Amino acid sequence: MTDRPLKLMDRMALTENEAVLVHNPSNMFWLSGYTGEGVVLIGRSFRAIITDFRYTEQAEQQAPSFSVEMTDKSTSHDHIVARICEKNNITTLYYEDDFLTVREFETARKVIPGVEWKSLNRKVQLLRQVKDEKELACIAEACRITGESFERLLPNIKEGMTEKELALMLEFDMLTHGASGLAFDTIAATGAHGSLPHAVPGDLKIKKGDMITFDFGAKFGGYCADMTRTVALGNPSDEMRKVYQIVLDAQQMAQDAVMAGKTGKEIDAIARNYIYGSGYEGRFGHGLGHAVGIDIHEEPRLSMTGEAILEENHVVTVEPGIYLPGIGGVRIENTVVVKKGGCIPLTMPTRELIIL
Ligand SMILES: [Mn+2]
Repeated sequence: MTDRPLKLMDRMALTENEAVLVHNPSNMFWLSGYTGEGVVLIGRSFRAIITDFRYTEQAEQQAPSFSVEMTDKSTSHDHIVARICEKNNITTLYYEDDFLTVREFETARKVIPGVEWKSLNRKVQLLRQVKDEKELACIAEACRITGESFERLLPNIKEGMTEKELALMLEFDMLTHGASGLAFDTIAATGAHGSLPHAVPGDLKIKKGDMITFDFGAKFGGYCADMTRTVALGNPSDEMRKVYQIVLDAQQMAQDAVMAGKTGKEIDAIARNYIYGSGYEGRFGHGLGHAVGIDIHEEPRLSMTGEAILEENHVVTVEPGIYLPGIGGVRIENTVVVKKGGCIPLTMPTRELIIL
C-alpha cells in the first residue's frame, strides 16, 4: 500500500514548515488506520495521533508509524499541537474548515499561536475517492454480506410484521454474518410509506398487495455497502407493477452507462430522462447516486449538478426511484466499481420484481 500521509503531502507539495491537522474521523482513519477519538497531525518530519487515556493503546496498535501523544487535565489536544508545531518550526497549519466547528476553530487559534491557518480544502476526501485494492476488497465484502442478508430475509417476510421488525431482522442478520457494523440506519418502508425516500421504519404492518422498500448496508473493515430493493407481498397493483418496471429499466440503463470518463450528470440524465419521459416527471426528486467508501455518502455525486468526471476505481451507487405520495414508492440500488468502458456491480441479488 502506498504511504497515504506521504501521498497527501506530495499532492499538496507540503513544505518542511507546513503541517496538516485532521479532525474528521474518516480522514484520520484513511491516513492512519486509527479509529478512535482525537486528532491527527502530519508534517514532513512527524506524524502524531493526539488522544486521551482511553485510546492510547488502541492508537499504538492501529497506527504503528505514528507517535501517540496523550492529553491530560491541563494539556488539551490544541496544547499538544502547539508544542509539536513550535518544535518543528511549523508556520502554516492546514485545517478542515468543512469539519471544525466555529467554536473549536476559535479555541485552536488562541491556543496555537504563530501559525497561519489555511483551508485543507477537502484534499483528503479527494484522495479517498479512488479506492485501492484493499479498499475495494472491503467494500466488495460489505456488499456480499448485505446482499446475502437480503436473500436470507426474503423467505422470512410474513404478512403482519412491522417495518421495525423487518429492519431489525436485516440488521441482526448482517451483524451475525460478518458485518463489523451498519453503514447507516436501515430503511424498511411499506405501502404508501414507500413514497418517503428516507422513511424511518415504524410500527406499520406489512399487508398483501404492498410493496416494501429496503435500503440498508453492512460495514466491513471500515467500509460501507449500500443497497436498495423493493419487493411485493402478494400481487401489487397494475400501477406499482408499471412503476417497478420503469425504475428497473432506468437503473439498468444508467448502470450500463457508468464508466471512467463520464460525468455524474451524464449518467443521472439517462435515468432521469427515461423516468420523466415515462410519465413520472418530478417523481424522482433525488440524485441518481453517490460515491461510497469509509463514509456512506462521498463525492463524486451522480446528480443533476454532478460535474465531476468518474475515474477508474471510484465506487458509486446507481439508485433511481419513483415516489407517489399516498400510493407508494420503488427504488432499486446497486453499488458498483467504475472501470474503463463499464463498471462492476458489487450488489448481487436480482433486480427483477420479487413477489413473495
Ligand atoms: Mn445510497
